[in-house]
Amino acid sequence: MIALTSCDTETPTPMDLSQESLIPKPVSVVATGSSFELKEGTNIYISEESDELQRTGQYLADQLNPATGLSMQVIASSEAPAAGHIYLRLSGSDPEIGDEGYELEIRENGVTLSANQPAGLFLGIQTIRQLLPPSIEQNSLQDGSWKMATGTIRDYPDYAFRGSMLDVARHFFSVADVKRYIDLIAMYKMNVLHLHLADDQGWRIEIKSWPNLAIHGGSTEVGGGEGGYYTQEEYADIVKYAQDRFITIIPEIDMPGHTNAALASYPELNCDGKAPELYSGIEVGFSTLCTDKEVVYKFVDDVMRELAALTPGPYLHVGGDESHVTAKEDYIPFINRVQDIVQSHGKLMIGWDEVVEASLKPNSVAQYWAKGENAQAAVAHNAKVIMSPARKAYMDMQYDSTSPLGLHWAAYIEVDSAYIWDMETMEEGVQRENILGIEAPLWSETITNMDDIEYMLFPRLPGYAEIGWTPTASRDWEEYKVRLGKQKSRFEALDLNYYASKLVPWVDTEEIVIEIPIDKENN
Ligand code: TNX
Repeated sequence: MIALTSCDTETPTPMDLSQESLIPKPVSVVATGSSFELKEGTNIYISEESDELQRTGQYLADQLNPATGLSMQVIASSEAPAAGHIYLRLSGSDPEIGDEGYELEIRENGVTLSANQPAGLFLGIQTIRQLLPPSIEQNSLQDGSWKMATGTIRDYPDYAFRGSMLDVARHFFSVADVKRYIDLIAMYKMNVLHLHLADDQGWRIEIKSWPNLAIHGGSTEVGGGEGGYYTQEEYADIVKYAQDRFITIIPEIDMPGHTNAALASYPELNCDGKAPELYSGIEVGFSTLCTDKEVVYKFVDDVMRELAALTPGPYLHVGGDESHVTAKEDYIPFINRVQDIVQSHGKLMIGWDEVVEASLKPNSVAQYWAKGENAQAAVAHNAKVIMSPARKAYMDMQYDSTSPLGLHWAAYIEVDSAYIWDMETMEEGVQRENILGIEAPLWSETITNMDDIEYMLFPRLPGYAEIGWTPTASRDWEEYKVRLGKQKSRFEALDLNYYASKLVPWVDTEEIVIEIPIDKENN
């Protein structure tokens, strides 16, 4: 952003809202050519005194105060505030924008963000962040004038489900890492985080009724490191952190395959009654729970009950993928029974697309990753589909053959390829009304720390967020890549270890302030 400022501080700087590079691209933007500036004395007003609004207002203050050095306060007021403030207003919005839509009006004398629900305000706050100079993302005091272009943005998502998955089983990631992951997806208006909590290499959530799952099953990871697990208290803290950001956590316990960590922890889950060794390689498809044993269903019931109690969201994910050593005649009744168990705990079941072999209930969900015919079968069951096609949406795929991290069994996924597809035309017969939304998974066989996570997410993740938010007809790679290139300074302010793909025209957008001395005589 180039802002021309004059020494005359009374005159607002001309700025053009329609030139701002927002991701995801909003539904409508009308520019009015001037600017609003955050200044000493700017506060954040909220229209109601509820806890949720208070928290959301405080979230905005916490985003803006460190870099600006301002000390914006959150003040409840049913009346619009005087000039110079930001007003977060619940109600007063067009019902057509739904629960996640927002209307943002930026005037020279103030900002009003309106929404029908707190979630809409939270999402509108992400837009406010992107309208301010990139250095707003720094955690310490920055030089700069904190101006936003004036005008009106009216915006709402195309899809209600916009998510990402993090595999904490192959490599374990700390609570702090998961919170950063949540913050990064929230910035692009995603609203779901799926946590892959158990696989062959590790069990990552404390289950009080089966304690050895975490203690023994969580004690290693790919490569033989020490692994780890979340206590239920830590997990609840993650869920709350996500909830405060209007993000739903979907916990996954993968079964009947991908279960070596559980099998190693409790011999009775194995058909031969013997616990295997812990596993730290990256093969898939060699493990299975013993589906004939009643104790296995007791185990599933206990795990699902404890997980359901930790889950405010509607879904529990039961995996179901790549159960290559479970006979089909065992797999189908197993998934059917697990589906009933999930529902008995008041939740809906999600499974990877293979679960369509079972008798999926219409309110269960299939996550399409591999087989088009499975997505079509889900539609035939009247079940909804989450779109995660591996060849497009797997963030663990290498960008190209030179990428230092990642796998490439599904594809190399450069930034353009990640963006250029749409959910409605991906699979014949899987249409808009069958699709819940998008999820971009990050499997962690080759991913060991936050730097690695960031490298695989950025810059692909903003594109997945836009696929979920912005209607296909408004999306175009040539136009998008320019907006993406302008995220560079923001990525840097966030200290993101991003992949600087050659396909993206990266530009520095940190504010260039040109002071124009005003010659009083010539004025
Ligand atoms: C396939 S996707 C898997 C995972 C691996 C991933 C690696 C899916 C349902 N199963 O177990 O981690 O490939 O890309």
